[in-house]
Amino acid sequence: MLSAVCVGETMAMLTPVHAVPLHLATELHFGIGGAESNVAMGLAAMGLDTHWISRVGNDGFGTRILHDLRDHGVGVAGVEIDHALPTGLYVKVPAQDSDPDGGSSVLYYRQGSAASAMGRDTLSNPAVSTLLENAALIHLSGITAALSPECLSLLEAILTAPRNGRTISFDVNWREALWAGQDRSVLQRLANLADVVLVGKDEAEHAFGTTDEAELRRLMPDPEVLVIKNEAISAISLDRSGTREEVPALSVAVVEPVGAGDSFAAGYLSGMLFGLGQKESLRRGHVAAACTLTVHGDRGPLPDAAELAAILDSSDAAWA
Ligand code: KDG
Repeated sequence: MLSAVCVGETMAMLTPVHAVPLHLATELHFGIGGAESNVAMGLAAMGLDTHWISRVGNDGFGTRILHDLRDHGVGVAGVEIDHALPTGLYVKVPAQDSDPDGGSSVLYYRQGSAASAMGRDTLSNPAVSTLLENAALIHLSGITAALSPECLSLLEAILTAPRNGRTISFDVNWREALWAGQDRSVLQRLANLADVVLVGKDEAEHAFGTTDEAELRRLMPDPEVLVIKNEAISAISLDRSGTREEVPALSVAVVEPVGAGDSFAAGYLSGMLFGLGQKESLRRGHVAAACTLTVHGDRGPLPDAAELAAILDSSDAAWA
């Protein structure tokens, strides 16, 4: 079976149970969140042999993360337990009814986390190197690049190692709070080392200073495919031979957007791994994203491969 490996940090996530400002909250829901592990769980749901490479602290948060990933069918043999540093944590404060223009906000407590100490040395762990060598797809994201110089060097080492037939996808995943005072031009460099790059138009403005399709392709000429997500409107793929495909997004009642980009990535990348064309893969991305847009939390109940195929077959006319 084809195997996919996602690399990145997952944190414990706390969020007020009731839609109140954080300082008025009396109960916090405890979950987990991490862009790359969200993608891993999505790929596993779609029937791929999927693994997650990371580092967590020797604490209850780390244990919970490992349990949740295993429960979702993701292999964790490539996760190291750090006995000195803690698991990262973030607090997600949902948008307030009283402030309809304000989106949800995020507070990170991840500086000095176990995962932020990953680096090139992580690759000398035999479990990690074996997973990477055997992977058909390695999925990375720009979040990791912002965590620490060591994490950046880990991404560089993976992206510059001989490919031997593997595909590397890179989701830009712009996170404003992580890039303050840092050199964001590394994102363009990393993207140009990947085979498939995913970026939202809103993210592209921050990361690359433009949302223009042609300009983005000019800035990122090297990836085989550049996928540009135009929020609720469509997703566009531009391949190196100059072929452009655009597929409209599904129109859904959005409950919360967090994690929808990760579900899109899982849907799109699963299509690619199953050998489907760009249009079909983009459609799979939209269906998976819709499952997450319509629920609270980072992941909707994603359809398995058969359900996804059935939805896409039955709605063929709607996509035409
Ligand atoms: O894409 C969802 C992620 O933003 C969330 O799970 C937390 O990984 C996270 C991050 O760094 O923001």
